[in-house]
Amino acid sequence: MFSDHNEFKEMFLKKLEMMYGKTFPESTPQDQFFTLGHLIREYISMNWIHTNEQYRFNKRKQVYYLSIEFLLGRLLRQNLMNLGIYEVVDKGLKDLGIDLADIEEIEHDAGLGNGGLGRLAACFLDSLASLNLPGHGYGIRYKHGLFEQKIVNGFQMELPEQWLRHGHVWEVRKSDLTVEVPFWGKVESYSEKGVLKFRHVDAELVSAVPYDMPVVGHETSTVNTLRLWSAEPAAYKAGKDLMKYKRETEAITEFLYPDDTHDEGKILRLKQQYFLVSASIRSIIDSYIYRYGDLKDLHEYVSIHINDTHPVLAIPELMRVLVDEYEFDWDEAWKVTTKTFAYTNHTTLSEALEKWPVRIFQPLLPRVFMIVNEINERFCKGLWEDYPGEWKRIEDMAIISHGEVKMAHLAIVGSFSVNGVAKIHTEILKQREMNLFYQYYPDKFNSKTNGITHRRWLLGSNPPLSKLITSAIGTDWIHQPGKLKDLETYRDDAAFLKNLHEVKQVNKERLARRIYENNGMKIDTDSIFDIQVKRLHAYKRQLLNVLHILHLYNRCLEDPHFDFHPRTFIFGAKASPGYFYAKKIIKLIHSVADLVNDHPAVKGRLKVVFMENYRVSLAEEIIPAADLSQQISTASKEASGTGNMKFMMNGALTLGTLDGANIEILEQVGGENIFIFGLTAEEVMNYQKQGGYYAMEYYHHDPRIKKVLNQLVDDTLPGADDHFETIYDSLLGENDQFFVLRDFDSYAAIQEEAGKAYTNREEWSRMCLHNIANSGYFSSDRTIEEYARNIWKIGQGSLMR
Ligand code: 26W
Repeated sequence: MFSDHNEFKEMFLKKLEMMYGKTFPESTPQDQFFTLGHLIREYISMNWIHTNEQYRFNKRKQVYYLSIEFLLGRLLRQNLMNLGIYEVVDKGLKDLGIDLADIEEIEHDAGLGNGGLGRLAACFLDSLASLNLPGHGYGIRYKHGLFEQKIVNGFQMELPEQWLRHGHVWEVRKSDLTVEVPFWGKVESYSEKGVLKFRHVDAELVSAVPYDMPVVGHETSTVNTLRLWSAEPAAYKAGKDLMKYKRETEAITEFLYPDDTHDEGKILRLKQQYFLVSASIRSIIDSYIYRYGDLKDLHEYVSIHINDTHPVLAIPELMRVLVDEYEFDWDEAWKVTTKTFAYTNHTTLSEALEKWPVRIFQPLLPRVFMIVNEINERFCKGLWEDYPGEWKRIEDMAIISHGEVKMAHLAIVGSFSVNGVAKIHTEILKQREMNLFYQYYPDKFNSKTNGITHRRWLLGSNPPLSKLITSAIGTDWIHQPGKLKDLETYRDDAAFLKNLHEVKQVNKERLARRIYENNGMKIDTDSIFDIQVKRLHAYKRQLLNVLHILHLYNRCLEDPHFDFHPRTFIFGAKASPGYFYAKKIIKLIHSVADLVNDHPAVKGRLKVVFMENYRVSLAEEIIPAADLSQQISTASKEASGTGNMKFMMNGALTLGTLDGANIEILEQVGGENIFIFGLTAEEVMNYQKQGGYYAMEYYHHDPRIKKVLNQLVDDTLPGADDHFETIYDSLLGENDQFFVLRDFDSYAAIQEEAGKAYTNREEWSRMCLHNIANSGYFSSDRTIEEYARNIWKIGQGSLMR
């Protein structure tokens, strides 16, 4: 389309005039961003059409990744880089006096996710396209993404997020592909050629309008599709209040549910889930029929992946379509269905396991409920034959029991593959949470350790480090992240290690500028940047971090000679709006910050920063600047974590528990290059099973703990009032469910060790180098290759580089 920066410039100016009827000098940065976005989308469109044609005419198996969340972040930089035109565009804009970095800042994050699960889906899309694999996403086009966080007086406030206010350049509305999704109504039976059949009548129809986004692979012509559905009113049904119908319809895709652990149990959530799967299954089947005609081989050409249980109704929905619309008999339909679906579990927290009361489910989705019921009856009958007389086991495994539909059970029974997201997580699923199912279907279970796209999280977000790496080992690592291992040859190269340190300093300075802009605080860039950014949750134990900071402050006051390397503790975290306890912890972080920052006894050696509104684009600035990456969840609770991988890849050292993928990071780097502390998952689970942990003992026997806990409820903390009594009570009155006090001592010890290690800068840089060199395993390219090979069985015969 354009081959050099001059041609680009010309096209850019012409496009701007055509789009806005303005000359360049009259244009705003906003106009310039949208002009560039449209130009790039046109640039993409030829390959997009071509990829789709190829998929239509070549009989390659397609994968559809169904997810209620896609946490994409910004897309301009990623698209420019993947297209290989970042430099040309940068140069062309520079000639016009525009800084591309400023234009990038205009783009709103597409924040259509809560955290790990949604961001994983986005990384997977990038890897699928970059590996030339035919994999597409289906999700929901929420009008408002995850809320915008404002901190007022140390408290979190939530504002509706507005990513669509000025329109979204990367999407194409495809109203001709609108489909209708039925809710409510009733099921009628009738007889056709002597066969008993069912139809859903008197339903309220909602239109699902697709918006397609191109997913551009890195330096390849593959452009896959992310299709997001938006709910709009369908034909008006007489007798119903039109305004009410319109409001109820649009509400379906108005907001993303802001909770990433609690099963909400709200009818609107169930509507969202069925809306997503019904529209997606229709779209998948329509495109299949166009290519192949006969659905009996569907599983040979299509895999549908279910990202956690939220889209699990796709299983009964496909059954419904096959049986009611394509005249399959039940067994035939079940065979095809269970060979089509694969399911990933992302958490073992029991409060996150979705269960829908029959009284909500049945009236909303009457025909789908009948099918779930039938699946359950047949499944239980099979169990009865295999485990005669074992009532308890059958009750525990049933899909419907005690008036509730167990979504995870439906997912396991209806899929050919069930996977966890890190080794330890899969083991816990097999041995504990899903043990009965593992005994019954041992071959379905497998593990796929998560990954992150190194293109966004290293190449895109950390240009100084990427350049340094390339100067040392060439560009192979960009296509084969495993090649980062070649960096090991520099482990004793003092000049290289010094450069690595300098790169980190550059990134720290950039973040310090941002902190100054946002928080008005001056940060010492020679201090250790000790960072914990992630959703706020009791199991992630931001509390352990903040109690330890309070303890360091106490030491400064008690001992004027207490010598330690200066630290800047940086937090970023959103709490679910209804999660009272998590919000108290945000307030606590702010109170401790008010106490510590600028206290004369601390002499600027401790700083606490809370960065508001943590999101993908902020993470891209924070992570490259980290020295220490805090991954301190209660062992057994964090399924994998993916932030841990991003930090490692950017040359931060992990300080963490033996939980989730931290364990695999340890395996990659070896014990000398990571700071591990705390209870193991087994120890935690033993306490939970057998008891024997008494938080009060730690309070009484460890004066450090006693002191910081008392400070929560005396008048030490500015603005505390009685806010922190809940926290005090959870630790002592409720016996500290997350073992914060139990792990305090080993945490303090490892923090001290890390602080000392930092004073030997060359050795520290060597450890960082070792981490970067071994981070290739955590590229989502490796993860996706495993899914492709072992689960979806795609890739053979694809246009692999
Ligand atoms: C029903 C409400 C709800 C919503 C979302 C329950 C549970 C979820 C997700 C499963 C929570 C989630 O994001 N889990 C995270 O998934 C990441 C990607 O696999 C893992 O790295 C994290 O450890 C896990 O907490």
